[in-house]
Amino acid sequence: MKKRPVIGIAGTLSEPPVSSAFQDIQRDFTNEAYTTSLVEAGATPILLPSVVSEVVALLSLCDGILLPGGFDIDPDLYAQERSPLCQKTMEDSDLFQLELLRSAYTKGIPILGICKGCQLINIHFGGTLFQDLSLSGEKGSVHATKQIDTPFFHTVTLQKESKLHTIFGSSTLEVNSFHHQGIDLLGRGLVATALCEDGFIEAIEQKSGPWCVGVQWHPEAMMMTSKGMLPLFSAFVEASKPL
Ligand SMILES: [Mn+2]
Repeated sequence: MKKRPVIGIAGTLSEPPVSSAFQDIQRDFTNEAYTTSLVEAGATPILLPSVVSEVVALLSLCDGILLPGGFDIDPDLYAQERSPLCQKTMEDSDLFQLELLRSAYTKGIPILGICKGCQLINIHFGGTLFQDLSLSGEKGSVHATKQIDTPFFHTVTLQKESKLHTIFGSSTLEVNSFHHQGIDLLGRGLVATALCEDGFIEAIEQKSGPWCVGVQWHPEAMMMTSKGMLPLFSAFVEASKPL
């Protein structure tokens, strides 16, 4: 039997819950939406702890890399002064995930970035973010809701001849939206392959190198109630199959 591709999910560092006896020890976590989405798509997921010195060894275990959603990215990493609208950041997580991305891209390992992961791909290639969408000077800057029980959805238009267009076989897609930041200037070699009608970039693809796609929405959360996003995970897992 052929081995299932192993997908490394970058861990996210976070403070422990208040119930923990070890309040000064951070945790490295992922969530079940990422792991079950990958399993359904035919992969074996593993959680990669945020140990920057072990990136090369961790990558040697992986056929593909998933960069998940998370806290805001430290604006230092895209050479901007921190805006008061920038929220909580965890620089150690950012540095680990950027090193993982750099190393994976260099080795030709497929990469799927989700929400923050999409923004990290943009920053890695020299792009920038709006630290809050309201700073874009455009209307329609609301891409999140505080009511967790009523997720916010909007339509995106997929660019023809993009990977996403091929994957979904459609030029529009209904996606959820949980982000207060977004891509401003695109990084080198990246193409905006999904746009919201207000003009914000909702997905990017790298033209050269390994399969490298970032989506601003949360396909793994959508997978908890429908299979509509399975083609995206399946395409990523297929691209990650060892030759
Ligand atoms: Mn959105």
